[in-house]
Amino acid sequence: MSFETGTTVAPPWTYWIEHSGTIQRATGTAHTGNAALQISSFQRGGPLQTVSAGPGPFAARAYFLLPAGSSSNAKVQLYVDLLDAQMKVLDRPKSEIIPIGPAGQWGSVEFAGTIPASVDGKAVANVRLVVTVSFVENGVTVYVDDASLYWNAP
Ligand SMILES: [Ca+2]
Repeated sequence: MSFETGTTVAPPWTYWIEHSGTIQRATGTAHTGNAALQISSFQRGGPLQTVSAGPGPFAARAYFLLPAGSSSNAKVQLYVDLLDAQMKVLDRPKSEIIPIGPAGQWGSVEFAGTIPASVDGKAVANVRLVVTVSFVENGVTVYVDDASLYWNAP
């Protein structure tokens, strides 16, 4: 389960908002549990979380919902940023870009890969899961829940 604790924020997740829009934890609509992230009138960004990483396989997934009765061209894409010890991005494996819909049913985006020990000679020390949501039109709200990254801890 994700985003079950917190207020409008949901630590250890933080929010990236590139331009305009709101993202907040809210209760009442959820894939599992009772809470999810509510993303409204949102150009581009999403929740992100950074963890220490060791080399090996990873799998990332998130669930999304366009509420029944809504229509939107919103999209979602997962990033698994490979970071050095100074949090500089060394590489960015990405999922496909998935439309958020059809309205009224939860869908999921997922992908898998391998975290290398290093990229161009620089050690991969951390990974960051980013659930990148884009093109949520003004007045439209979408939900994200159960964002997860499975990986080898160092
Ligand atoms: Ca939840």
